[in-house]
Amino acid sequence: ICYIKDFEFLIFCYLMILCSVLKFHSTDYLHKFYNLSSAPGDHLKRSSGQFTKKLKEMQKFFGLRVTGKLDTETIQKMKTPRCGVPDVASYSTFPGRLKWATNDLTYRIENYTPDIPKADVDKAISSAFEVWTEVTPLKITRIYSGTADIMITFVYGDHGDNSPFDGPEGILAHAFAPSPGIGGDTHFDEAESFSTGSSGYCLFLVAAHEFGHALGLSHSKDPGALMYPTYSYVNLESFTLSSDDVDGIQSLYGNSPIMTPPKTPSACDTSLVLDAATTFRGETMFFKDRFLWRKSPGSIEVEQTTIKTFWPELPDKVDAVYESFVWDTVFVFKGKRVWALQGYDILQGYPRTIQKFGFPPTVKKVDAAFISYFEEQKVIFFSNFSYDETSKKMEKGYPKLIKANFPGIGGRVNAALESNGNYFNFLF
Ligand code: TQI
Ligand code: ZN
Ligand code: ZN
Repeated sequence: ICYIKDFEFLIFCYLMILCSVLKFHSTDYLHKFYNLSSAPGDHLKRSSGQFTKKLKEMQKFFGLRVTGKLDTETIQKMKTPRCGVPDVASYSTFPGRLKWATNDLTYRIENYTPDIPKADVDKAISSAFEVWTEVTPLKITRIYSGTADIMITFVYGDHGDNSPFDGPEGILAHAFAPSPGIGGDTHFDEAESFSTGSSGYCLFLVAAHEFGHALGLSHSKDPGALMYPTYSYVNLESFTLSSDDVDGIQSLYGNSPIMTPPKTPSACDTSLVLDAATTFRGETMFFKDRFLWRKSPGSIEVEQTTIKTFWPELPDKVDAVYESFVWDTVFVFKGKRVWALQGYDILQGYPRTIQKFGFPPTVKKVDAAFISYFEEQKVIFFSNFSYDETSKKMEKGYPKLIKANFPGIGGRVNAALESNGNYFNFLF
């Protein structure tokens, strides 16, 4: 009997140790990748609410059963080798992850606001839907009669859905989360003054935000996100959905079948394709999606952060970046727009179009850019154009084929960087 009791005790001890070890590792994991705050000595504490919350967050992220318990599936996931970039998302969905069961949706504009011309309302609404359909497999078509999934109205005060509007300011609009019937319906408070620009409230921005709700997104914690719950006007020319919004909507509907963007974050991925690279006041910076890596000259450490941390107004997934030593300015390109940065500031008058910057209208975007080391004050653009910094003009003889200047490089260039001390140009 004594022998059996000892044996039982041993098994008991073994199990206790196993549990502690697992708990230790999982706390560490959640601390690293999910911002779990832990005081020293917390490691062995059994069921702190924080721990359960973060565990649930992780289970949700990986699509595991959300139990809040350290089950085998979860432990397995934690043991899997992974990249060092945290997984915390700022977006959120409605409880129960409400979403539309089909990717084919309809909308109908039932009435108009007198604030702006009808055609502009149509345009604002269709552009606001496009923001979301561009990055998902969703197809949202307009109908002119009958009941659409998303019914759009401009109404005053009490309008029969138990959520009366409050007159000017305050609530601007609301939308119902995906579901049959009233689900998806979007109401605008007619007491507001809507506009197509910066005065009053920009109908396009408010609609784009509401349609985020109508498609299943709740509010985001990311101040740069469209789904962040405060209104801030952005120049429509430079409006882009933040990566957080994109991640949010794609977590519900998947990504666009046409444009499949590379998955973020992939800092540990050997097939990582950079968007852009530049020097920046002596440091070197690499850009990819919403991420930014900085390297100081003397150090081999590379610091990872996001573009929005430094420049909240900059878009993610930039095309090209270069540093102008003449102007002590860094130029950032995305699509047809260019931004000028001095330290943390974006210069007045930017973003401006690349045409204003000096490109012919035939150029739709720039792939990469760097300062030529051999011809000072010359910038080499891929999409390949050479441009004189002092006269701000395109040089004679350009555009040239990439091969003509850089034999050995075929096809497209994604990012370019020149390293002053070393006479190197890095092309990515
Ligand atoms: N209307 C709120 C909104 O859409 C309604 C609301 C409050 C809500 N809490 C919610 C909707 C939680 C879903 C989930 O956010 S609002 C903005 C922004 C509003 C606010 O009128 O306050 C915009 C409407 F983001 F600017 F604050 C549109 Cl863009
Ligand atoms: Zn309503
Ligand atoms: Zn909202």
